[in-house]
Amino acid sequence: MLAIAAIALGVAACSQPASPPEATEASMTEMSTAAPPAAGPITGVGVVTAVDPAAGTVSLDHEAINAIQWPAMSMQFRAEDPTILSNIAVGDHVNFTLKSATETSMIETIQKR
Ligand SMILES: [Cu+2]
Repeated sequence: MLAIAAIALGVAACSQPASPPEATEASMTEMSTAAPPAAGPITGVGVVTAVDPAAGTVSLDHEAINAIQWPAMSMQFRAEDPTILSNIAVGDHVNFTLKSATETSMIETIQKR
């Protein structure tokens, strides 16, 4: 029985799809709800790895953000106002501000350093 259970678990693990963007956001939401609400703007530092002003999205390789207990990671954000993305390009080192501790995938400001 144990062997069968182990095989079943193995199959279940192997059948997990490669983590889609939704899964990343879900786990990051869990991280942010586990943290105490951060006061004031949540600022981060990172490097632009992709930017799509038309879609309003920007991907960043960002450093750890202690206010919401995030480790350094690569992820995609949405810009609340897509026009803020017109002044940045891939490879830029940027400072950015997240909308809030509960809307951590939304960027309010982003500037080249
Ligand atoms: Cu992140």
